[in-house]
Amino acid sequence: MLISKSFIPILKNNPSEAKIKSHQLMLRVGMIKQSSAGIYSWLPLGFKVMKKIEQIVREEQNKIGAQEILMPTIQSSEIWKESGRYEDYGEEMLRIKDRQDREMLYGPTNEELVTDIFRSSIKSYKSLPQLLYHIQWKFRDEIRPRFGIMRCREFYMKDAYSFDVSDEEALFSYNKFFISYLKTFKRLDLTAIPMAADTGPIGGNLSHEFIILAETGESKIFTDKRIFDVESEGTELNKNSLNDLRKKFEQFYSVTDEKFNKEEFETKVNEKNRLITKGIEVGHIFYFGDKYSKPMGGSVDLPEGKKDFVKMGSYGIGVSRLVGAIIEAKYDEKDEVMKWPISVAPYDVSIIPMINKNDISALDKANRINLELEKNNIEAIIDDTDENFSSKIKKMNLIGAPYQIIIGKQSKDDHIEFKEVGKDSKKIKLSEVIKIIKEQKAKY
Ligand code: 5CA
Repeated sequence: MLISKSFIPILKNNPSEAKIKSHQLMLRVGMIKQSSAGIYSWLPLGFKVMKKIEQIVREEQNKIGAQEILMPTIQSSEIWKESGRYEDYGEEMLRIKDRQDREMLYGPTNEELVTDIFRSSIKSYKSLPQLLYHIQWKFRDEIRPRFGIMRCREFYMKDAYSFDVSDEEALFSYNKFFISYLKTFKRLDLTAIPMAADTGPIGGNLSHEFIILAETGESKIFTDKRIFDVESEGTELNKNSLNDLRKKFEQFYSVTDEKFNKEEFETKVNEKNRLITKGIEVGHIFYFGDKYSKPMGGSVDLPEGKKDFVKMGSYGIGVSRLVGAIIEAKYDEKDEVMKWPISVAPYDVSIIPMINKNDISALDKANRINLELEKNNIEAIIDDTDENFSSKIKKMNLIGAPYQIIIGKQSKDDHIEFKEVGKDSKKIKLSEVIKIIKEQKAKY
């Protein structure tokens, strides 16, 4: 992609309305544009990153046997009246009337709708477990939307739902999502810590939030530092192995604000291991048994002619929030350098030719390199403008491709100047550049 033809509206300075670095960078490089309070359009750069995150989330859901569906954004109030949440949900729910005066709503979450889908088709325990997920826009009329796409009103969420025959089987499903979340965040090069959490309007009594440490986060957390060393590698997808994994995490006190108990914290965690800090909630999982299946009549036939309400859990990942969370974790705002993890970078590499009006040989070389990269599925952005070198570097540092190729006036031989952002540059052959980038891409 040539930068002159791209839709990347970069601002010279940080926008004053943005209070945290993810919001600043997203506006600065034109990843998003606010359309009204808490509602954003996603421009090419932001959309590319979000789509890549979405694909990783999808792949990890598929790996645990979850099946993708797509439910609508607009729902009927009827099913919410059945579950009893139509009134309970309060003012965060955007209520709409259609031309027949029917009460509709823009879905803030989908427990009711998915239970309705389930009950209309699944009748026997033999079809269980069922794990269904979709990736869809949600709307919550947040009282104070802020920090850009971190706490907005319309946001993109992956929400999954599990249906099981018993509590024991349901916990197996819960644990499958638990491990799939750890794997998902790892592929995004993030360390997300599972913490015992409150269930709020979703309900139930077992719940974990997945939190990324960040000073700008909205969740206050109390944790035992040793939880950062828990290893999940090698965990198999069977009941015992998954149970053991959760126990390994749960042996360390680690909770969000609502679950905090000072006495428990101080007795369970040795002073030197105590960590009180803030974080960003990027995922949240819940187990709530028959909270929805019972009032909505979601039951299955059991052996020996019995019947029971199906046991359910729900599992959310804030796909759009993750774009901001990655920036919070990876952006150096002092030097104004962003380095996207290669798995979600909008471009793998930026090519920065030094062009002067009378000599476009550097641009020719950039185009030739780009063709070679394309053949190897490496996506580059080329700065084909005639701006000076330092402003080109500044711009590319903000866009955040993790690698840079610099083509100077003198670069005549087949060695090119190659740089991983944040490290020193070296002169190597294009074939080596391709090898390095391909190896990195394969890792995630
Ligand atoms: N039905 C359950 C699980 S599918 C549910 O809705 N859970 S949730 O309320 O915790 O939301 C799931 C994830 O969506 C959160 O962990 C968070 O990452 C993201 N999220 C929630 N509210 C917002 C918001 N206002 N703006 C951006 N992302 C949000």
